[in-house]
Amino acid sequence: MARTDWFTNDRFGMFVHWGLYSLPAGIWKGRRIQHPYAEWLQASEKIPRAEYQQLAQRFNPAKFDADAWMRSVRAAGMKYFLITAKHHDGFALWPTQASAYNIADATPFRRDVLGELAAAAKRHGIKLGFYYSHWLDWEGTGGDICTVHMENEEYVHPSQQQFEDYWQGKCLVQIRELIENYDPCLFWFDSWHDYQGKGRDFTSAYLTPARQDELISLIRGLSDTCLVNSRINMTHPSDRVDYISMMDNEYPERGFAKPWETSGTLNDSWGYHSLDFDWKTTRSLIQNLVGNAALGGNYQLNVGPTGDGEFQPAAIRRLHEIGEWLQVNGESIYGTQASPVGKLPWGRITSRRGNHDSTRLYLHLWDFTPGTALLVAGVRNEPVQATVLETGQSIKVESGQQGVWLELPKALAGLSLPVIVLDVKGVVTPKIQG
Ligand code: FHN
Repeated sequence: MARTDWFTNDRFGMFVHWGLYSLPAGIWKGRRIQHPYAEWLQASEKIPRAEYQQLAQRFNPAKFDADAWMRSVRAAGMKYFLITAKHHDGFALWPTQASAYNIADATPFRRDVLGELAAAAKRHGIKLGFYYSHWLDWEGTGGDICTVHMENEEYVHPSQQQFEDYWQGKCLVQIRELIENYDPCLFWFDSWHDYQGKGRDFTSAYLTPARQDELISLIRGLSDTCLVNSRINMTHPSDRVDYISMMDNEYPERGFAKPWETSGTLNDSWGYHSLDFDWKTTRSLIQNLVGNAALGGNYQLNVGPTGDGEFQPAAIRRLHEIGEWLQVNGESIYGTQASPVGKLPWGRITSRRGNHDSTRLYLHLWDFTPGTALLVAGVRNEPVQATVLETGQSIKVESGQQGVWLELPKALAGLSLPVIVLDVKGVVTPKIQG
């Protein structure tokens, strides 16, 4: 069994960005912040560290309920959950020994949010993982201190000694704590290689191959099961990483040999942004999930809870709608493999090997006309049967020269993103490349 088996099987997880920035929620001193991501507040508005850190005194999310969050994860049909244990601002959501800048020591809330989430995740059968900003840390203990102005970038970087002090004294200590205290299923490290395309590579100056190895070795020494993503070092990811993370909201044209995922937002910001109304449709979110599964990849959909600890109604509705779709169509996602024939003009395909020398293809119909014939081009295996996954209605199938033909029933018009289960004889090997 591979360490990543559960990951490729589960396909769908929740990402949560939550921290001090969730209180101002994209507005600072009465004005919308310049950066589209609410969690970039401190850098975007060039807020002096001491002033930003005062937000901790107001962080008291009375409505935070770890069980309610896990119920939402389950309602959405998600199987794992990852949260910003520490984002770029350097603030920790657990009582860390490495710095007093944490939820227990610096806020009136004083509770161990990660501990409560870990316990709730266990109760609800959800796996728990952590986002950890290992490269950027704006607390001021020597992480890569970077301020970005949208038109006029300014960068302030620590000396190598300052970074090393941060690395040994905060980053590595906290990673150890997170594993020893909460036994995460994965880490999602965050870096990117070429700052805003200006050809300057600030990642590798600090995230050297030696440091990358040191961090991975620490994790491997403490846990046999914890996964590590490729954004630990976007410039030179080590062969030792377990899965590939795409850039934000990036949906590739092809799959990869390693397990991989896209993390995507519900609107534009990751952290809660009260002026971000750019919500994606449920249909497009399901298509992101299916599109990645059809290329053998995962989808991690982000929620930005409010400073009070609640999910926004617009998020809840979308999560429920995705979950309802998965309730009837989940068989076409969980534990499936990539499409054997790539993308087709009418939709996407996921696949599963049958028991007796047969293959099951899940045809995800996105763009089709009920009452007409549909060609599954490139599948030359003999068809056995086809049914609509949601309703059980059987569909006439026959093989032709270019592939398998199906007669789409008129009743498909009443379904949303319907899936047809097509069983064919023999093996149709999934393609890793799209
Ligand atoms: O800067 C972060 C951003 O705030 C957010 O955490 C995303 C999630 O993928 N990662 C970085 C930008 O790519």
